[in-house]
Amino acid sequence: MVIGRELYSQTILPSFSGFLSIIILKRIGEVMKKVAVIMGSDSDLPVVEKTINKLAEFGVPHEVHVYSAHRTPSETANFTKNAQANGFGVIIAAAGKAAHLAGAIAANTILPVIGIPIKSSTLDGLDALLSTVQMPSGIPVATVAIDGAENAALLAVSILSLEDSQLAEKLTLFRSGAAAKVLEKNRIIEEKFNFKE
Ligand code: AIR
Repeated sequence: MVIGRELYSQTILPSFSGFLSIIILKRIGEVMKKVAVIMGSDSDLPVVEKTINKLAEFGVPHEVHVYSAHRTPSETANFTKNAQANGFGVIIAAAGKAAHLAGAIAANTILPVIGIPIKSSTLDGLDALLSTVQMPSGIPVATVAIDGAENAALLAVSILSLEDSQLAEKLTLFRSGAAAKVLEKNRIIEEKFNFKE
């Protein structure tokens, strides 16, 4: 009996608590992963706020900064080079005009980078779209639509969901909620316009 209890306390118990602490540490690791939201100018904030709000809605930890690829290239590079070590899992970069921010960030990290082209010029954002999306082979930027701030957050959530089952559940719920809204709109339109004999 005594031998059995000793065996239990010396082998099974420690290995079980070790297993538990691995699970707990894994969960803490998942929770700690942050999203960096960088914008080229504070004039981009009205659009970028939609990204920030969506990340908050999903409970994703995030940091927001203004760094410009052209006006503050050193600060942009410094932040990016340390981003992975500082606990970030994804970087979202929003800029308008000659929008090189996302590409300049992607050049300095292997973290996934999501670019938001901002409509802040006389060219209606087409300049920013092309500057962000047309990356040379080898350094990718996942570019969302012009002013596609909400989708940038949802893509970041999707990436982080790969290692976080609770976040994945939230994203699945969000999708089914969105589908339910469309189906309800469809019901109302059908009811109003479809010919009834
Ligand atoms: N920008 C800032 N540095 C480099 C670029 N491309 C972008 C900003 C903003 C636009 O230039 O992201 O969309 C105009 O910035 P501002 O500060 O003049 O309003």
